[in-house]
Amino acid sequence: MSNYTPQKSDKFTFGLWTVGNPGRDPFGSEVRPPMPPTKSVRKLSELGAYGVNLHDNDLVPIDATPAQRDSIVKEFKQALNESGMVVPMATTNLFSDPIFKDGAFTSNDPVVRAYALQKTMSAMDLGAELGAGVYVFWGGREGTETDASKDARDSMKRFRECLNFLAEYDLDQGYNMKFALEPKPNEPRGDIYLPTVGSALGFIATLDKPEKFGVNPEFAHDTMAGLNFVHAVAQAIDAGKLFHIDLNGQKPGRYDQDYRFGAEDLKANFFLVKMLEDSGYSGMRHFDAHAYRTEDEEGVWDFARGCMKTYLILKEKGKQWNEDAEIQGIVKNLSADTGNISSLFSSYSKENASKITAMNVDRIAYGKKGYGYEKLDQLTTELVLGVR
Ligand code: GCO
Ligand code: MN
Ligand code: MN
Repeated sequence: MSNYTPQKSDKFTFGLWTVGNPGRDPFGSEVRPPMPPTKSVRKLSELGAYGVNLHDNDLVPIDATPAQRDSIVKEFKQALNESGMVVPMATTNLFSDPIFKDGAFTSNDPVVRAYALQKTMSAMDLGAELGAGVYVFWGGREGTETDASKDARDSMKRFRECLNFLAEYDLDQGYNMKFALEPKPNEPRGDIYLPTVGSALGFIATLDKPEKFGVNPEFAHDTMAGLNFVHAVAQAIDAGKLFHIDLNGQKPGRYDQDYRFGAEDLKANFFLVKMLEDSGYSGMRHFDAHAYRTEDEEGVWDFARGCMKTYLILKEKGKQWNEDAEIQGIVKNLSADTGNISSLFSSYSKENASKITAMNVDRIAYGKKGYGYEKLDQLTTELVLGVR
């Protein structure tokens, strides 16, 4: 059995904002001191992470002069080099500053939209300078509390215009980054546009360069809305659009908790990790989460270790499930096709349509059949719980 020690090849990444989260919430102030980015980089590397991700302002304060920016970036690059860490993904903070309180790319005000573009282009420059291959767009403030404020159709048009513009900027600069849209149903806005993976995928199809865009789904975001995250990820993989993923823990129907990966719904996380691994997903395993507010710095590192270790345990469990003779026997049987029936509808022909029409299906017998999913799920539960 493995000792579950993370390796660089596991591609585990953390946002600077995750281990650096000071524990502020709407009801209370910071409980942990600021974590210098260079310290996060060094410690995460020591724990086995592959890289760190950042928003522009996680590293460079919004009001830094060009000279200050350059010296901060230089020191950060040195920490990356010394610790063998990379920055695979970068993004822009288009949500904290009050200018974005009514949206960035979907603001009614063209000046705000222009500023959002200006800020994003400079954050893309920073991301490219640090070697990021993926650029995430999380539209935290792109939404409304009241639909009297703007017509959602205009918002789609504005969002599209800005993303098309940025795709051209990327190509013009020769960055060739992949753009990943991150859907979320609400928080901080009352309702956020593009609330689900499916809506993001539908929107991508309307862009000028859809091939440049994919998604960055997050466990917490679908779970908050009571949706099945594994199904959302499956749809993204099926569409060839899983460019990145945000892993964390969340109870349904709550505010965005961003718990340690695996802290909630172990079985859903088991199927998630199994799907990522079985699909050959080669992107980052990014943790967008933070330590409980009860924790000090030691707790933050316990949190980071826990995210990676649980992923590795679930990865091993997935392998075990795929190799378990009893489980596989049941699974194989479920879709058995001894009469090669599926060939009748794998492509349309008049002949196939007539054959299907002529089929004599014993509807009553099929309705009486038991599928054995109680047994299969119990075997899975036992396997996940480690008694199998
Ligand atoms: C959230 C989001 C963010 C984004 C991050 C990178 O709910 O706050 O998940 O953490 O992932 O801004 O785009
Ligand atoms: Mn989130
Ligand atoms: Mn996220």
